[in-house]
Amino acid sequence: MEGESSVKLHEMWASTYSKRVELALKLKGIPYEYMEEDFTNKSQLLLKYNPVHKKVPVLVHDGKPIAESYIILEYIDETWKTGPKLFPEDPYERAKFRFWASFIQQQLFESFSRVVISQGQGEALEQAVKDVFERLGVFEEGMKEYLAGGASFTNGENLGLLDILMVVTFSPHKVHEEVFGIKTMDPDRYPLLFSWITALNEHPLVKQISPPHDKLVELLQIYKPTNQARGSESH
Ligand SMILES: N[C@@H](CCC(=O)N[C@@H](CS)C(=O)NCC(=O)O)C(=O)O
Repeated sequence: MEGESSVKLHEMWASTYSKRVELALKLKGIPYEYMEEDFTNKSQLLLKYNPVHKKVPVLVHDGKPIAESYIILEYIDETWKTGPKLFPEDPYERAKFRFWASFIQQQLFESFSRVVISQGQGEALEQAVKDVFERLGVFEEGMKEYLAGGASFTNGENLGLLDILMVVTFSPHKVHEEVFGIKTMDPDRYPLLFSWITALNEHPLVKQISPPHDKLVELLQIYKPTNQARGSESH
């Protein structure tokens, strides 16, 4: 089935949600057609395929559209049985895995997004930065325990969903430091997370999907805090 199916991905080069899907497709070795979207002039196809949210990513498999990145990731894992599994097979392992996937999405990604959109607005920025660092501490401890329990990822070969979420959230941590003055992947505070992301950033497929540093810095200038010092002071 894989050989003949048509797979198209509507995305945007800097979209972290799109990068989740792009990395999953590459990890599974699924060929796909890249459909770049311009948010100022969305294609008729995107509006037709995702009339509810009108957002990327949208995966179109043999003409059938699927929207929402997490749902697409599940669809990919269930549809293509070849290549590494993104989710563990065992129901209990899967449940624990989903717990941390949800933590990355709902706690880490959410608080980091608040740093970005607060645009240096005093209290909102300070609270968001505080939340990011607190939650990174919780995540560091959680991962120590999770890995001690025998879970394996971060080995640079069989990347799974947690790696994907980690990549899209933190692989541009040097860009975040440059633009927002917030050092998320601090080796002294979060040694496990730092070594994990450093290993992930060396993975050839991660390199392929990562937006160029300078281009991303330029794009994010619109979100740059007016008082950048605040972000750096707070950690
Ligand atoms: N919950 C969605 C979020 C998707 C999303 O926010 N996509 C952004 C790009 S990262 C988008 O399409 N923005 C265009 C717009 O809002 O007009 C998912 O997981 O796929």
